[in-house]
Amino acid sequence: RCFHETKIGILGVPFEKGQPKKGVSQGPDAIRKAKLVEQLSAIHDKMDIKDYGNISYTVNKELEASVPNMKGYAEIVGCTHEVSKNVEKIIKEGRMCLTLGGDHSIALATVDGHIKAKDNEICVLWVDAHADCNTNKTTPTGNVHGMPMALIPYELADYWPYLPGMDWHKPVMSIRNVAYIGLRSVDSYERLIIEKLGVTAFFMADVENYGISRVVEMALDRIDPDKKRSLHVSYDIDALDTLEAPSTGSAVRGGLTLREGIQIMEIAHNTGRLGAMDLVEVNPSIGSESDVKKTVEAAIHIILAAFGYNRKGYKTQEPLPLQTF
Ligand code: HAR
Ligand code: MN
Ligand code: MN
Ligand code: MN
Repeated sequence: RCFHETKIGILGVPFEKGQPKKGVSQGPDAIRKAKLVEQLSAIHDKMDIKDYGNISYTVNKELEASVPNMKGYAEIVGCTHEVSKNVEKIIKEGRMCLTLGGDHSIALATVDGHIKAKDNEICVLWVDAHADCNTNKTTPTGNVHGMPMALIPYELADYWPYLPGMDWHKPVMSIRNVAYIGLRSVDSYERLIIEKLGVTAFFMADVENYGISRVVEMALDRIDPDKKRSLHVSYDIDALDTLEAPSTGSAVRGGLTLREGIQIMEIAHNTGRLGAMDLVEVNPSIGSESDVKKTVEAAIHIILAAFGYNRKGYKTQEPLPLQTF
């Protein structure tokens, strides 16, 4: 067993305006209903889990359509500001923050809150089929869930127009402290950004070539060479293969197996530096009942691995009881 105390704060963000499909806002409650807290509590007896419930926020309607090619802008601003404040608070209360989405646009705020709580001493693993680094000028869709990684690092700040209502959001972290894992659907301007800035990116071909363990070790080595930063894992369920996670809005075949998906989080857990994790893009309105069940179960396996569930079973401190005859 794990004998250290594990303090977790769960934050639900039922937000879906960063993409066009209804239903992804039901992700947090679907994951909770599948007994997330109960299963986390069973990992060891020093699990201290606090569910902060689902976020609520207000919308300033005047912001609507104030930035071109950013659909749902006013909602995005209202929600993300609230998410950032909550994540910062949860981490400052000494808990690892588990944010349940919702679409991936919310990660611009979970990372922001983590940065504020840890004085910018963080690094980010972005586990996703997509690079999510379009700006409002390169986006083919106007969907903001395809943009959070372009809003987070300072290297891309000059490519944005002024964003009204987003003054709380300061792009202070470097893209050098970010790595992608699982990419296989990248727009051409996103590829340009990745190559121009030399972003650490492990595509599916790299997972194939090196194996997932080496990929994660290489990624962590690049984004946190001194092994001292708080680790943020932003996990888009569509990183998994469609067979493993069918109930998601932008499924792409040829993705990670659930085994690889779990292994990423076991390694992240074993760093001892996991500070925050997002699990996003589970959409219970997509697919059959069994598709939804499969997707939610996959999400839970990934989360359990992040917080210490180990497929090897648990270590015991007690010697084996002696057999006496
Ligand atoms: N790159 C496309 C866009 O910008 C689609 C990416 C969004 N899909 C996601 N994100 N699920 O990971 O619209
Ligand atoms: Mn994503
Ligand atoms: Mn994705
Ligand atoms: Mn442990």
